[in-house]
Amino acid sequence: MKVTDSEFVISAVSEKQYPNDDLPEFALAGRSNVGKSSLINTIVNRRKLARTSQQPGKTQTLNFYKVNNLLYLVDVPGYGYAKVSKKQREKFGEMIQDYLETRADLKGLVLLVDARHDPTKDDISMFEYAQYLDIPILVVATKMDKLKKMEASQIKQKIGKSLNLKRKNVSFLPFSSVAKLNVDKFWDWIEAHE
Ligand SMILES: Nc1nc2c(ncn2[C@@H]2O[C@H](COP(=O)(O)OP(=O)(O)OP(=O)(O)O)[C@@H](O)[C@H]2O)c(=O)[nH]1
Ligand SMILES: [Mg+2]
Repeated sequence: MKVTDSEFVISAVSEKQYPNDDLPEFALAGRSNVGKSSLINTIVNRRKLARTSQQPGKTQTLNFYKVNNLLYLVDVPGYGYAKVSKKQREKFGEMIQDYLETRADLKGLVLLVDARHDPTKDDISMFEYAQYLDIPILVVATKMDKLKKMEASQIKQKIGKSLNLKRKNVSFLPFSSVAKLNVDKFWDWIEAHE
């Protein structure tokens, strides 16, 4: 897909704020700092559409981005960031859960994991949870530019030890925002699930 138009639409904390034009939607979830906002900027080819930061915990609301007036990408607050208060974490959890469980327009979950590390407990929980809800999942290994060639060639096996990538409705994609790796393949998955 060629992106000709992308816009930030709304930062939402509750259902009544979600867009209501019934376009297909794809949520991006993952540990704080894994590169969700960077991935959005990379795939729409804009440097600063989604706000990124070296400090984890930047994205604290559900941020809706509309692409080509055709679909939404939804940037979800990152989990696993210790400095966010317990109360705040519970609030995020509820918000994300409500969203994933009730949103009819949701066509898929993009689960970002850091290519350099084994998936965390939280990554595994999110994966299992989306499976349970029967939401198609694209597992994206981010920051592939940081891996040596040998490690890069074995990334699917490595991630596959913690997340069962062979299940139905589960796909896998190595990715790098720095190297713009696999941008087209990302869109292929989206288009297949619209
Ligand atoms: N080397 C490398 N760095 C990356 C890549 N993607 C993101 N980063 C860096 O990782 C840091 C976090 O990126 P963000 O996109 O803000 O991460 P996020 O997942 O949106 O974080 P939260 O909003 O806190 O949940 C930034 O310093 C980015 O520059 C990548 O593909 N390669
Ligand atoms: Mg972010």
